Amino acid sequence: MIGSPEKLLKEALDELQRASARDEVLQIKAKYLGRKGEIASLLKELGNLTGDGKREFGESVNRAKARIEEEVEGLLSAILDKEKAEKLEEERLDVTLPGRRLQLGKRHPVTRIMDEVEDIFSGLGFDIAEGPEVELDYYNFEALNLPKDHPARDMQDTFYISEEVLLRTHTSAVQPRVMEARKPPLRIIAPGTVYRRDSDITHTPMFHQVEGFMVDRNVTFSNLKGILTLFLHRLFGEKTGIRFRPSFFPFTEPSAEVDIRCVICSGTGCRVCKGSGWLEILGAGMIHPEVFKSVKYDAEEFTGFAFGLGIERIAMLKFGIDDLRLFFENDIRFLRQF
Ligand code: FA5
Repeated sequence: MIGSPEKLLKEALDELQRASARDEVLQIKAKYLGRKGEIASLLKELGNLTGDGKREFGESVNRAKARIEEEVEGLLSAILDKEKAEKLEEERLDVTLPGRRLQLGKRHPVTRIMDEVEDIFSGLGFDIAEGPEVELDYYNFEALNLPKDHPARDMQDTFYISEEVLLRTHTSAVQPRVMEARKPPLRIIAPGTVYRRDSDITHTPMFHQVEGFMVDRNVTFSNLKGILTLFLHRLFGEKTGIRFRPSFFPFTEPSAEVDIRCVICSGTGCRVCKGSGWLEILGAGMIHPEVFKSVKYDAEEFTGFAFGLGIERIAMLKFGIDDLRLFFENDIRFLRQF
């Protein structure tokens, strides 16, 4: 029995009419037009025919095939158009919606204090200098009258890269670097990051200092007191309590530490000032003749003072923050307040 192309065409068109999804159409296409599909098996039957019958049968199979192809292509392209239209509708932009607000960044409180300190000292005629954070033991300690076996090295335990190279423990390391390169008179501040093996509510392993020093003929301790008092009054206001306390640093003689009235408790005593009512913010003193010797300055001709302040301590006092570690946690809720 020879199959009928007309009947096959009718069946195919019926199936296509019921199909709505692309997969269904493709399945029907494979069923009729595929290499092993219905049309292919009809064509195989050509071999059993001869003469006019063969020609007519061949023509009608080809007509059926062309018609199915046309229908399939038409359907597929209609489905594609529909999908495109649906996608466009789905992704429609409402250009009348209000835009998203851009979040404005703020300067970190440590940067703000750093800038403020730099502004005050620039106004007093100080230049800004910088030194490396990965520093030689020589500049961090030895040139500052802290030889290898000096017990005061314990106060600034640090992170060593090698026997001779370390993360600097204070910005005082910039002093001998600048003095080696320049001759007095000098009025310098050196802001920067420093590192120590420290961690509690008023100490972090990484923090910031600003070093300051002045070297000239006839620089005295009263110059040091005058400049620091003026600076602290500018920073904290004229009424802020300040006290100078005798202290010890191997690179200054005499030495002092400067405290400020604790602003967290107004001096009544709290966990930040450890009950004392005062918070230490800087170390200072007259530059030791041994330091001048290591940079080949004549200690008979020149004198100088130096000081080093802790920026986070100042930020704590200015903004009333009771835990120094908050500065480095990068909690956006904390930072937004400044
Ligand atoms: C020094 O670092 C000396 N180089 C300062 C100095 C310079 C003295 C020039 C004389 C002449 P000190 O270790 O005390 O000193 O530190 C100075 C300040 O840094 C302190 O007053 C304190 O405010 C701050 N500081 C010290 N350790 C930490 C720490 N771990 N975290 C945060 N701040 C600190």
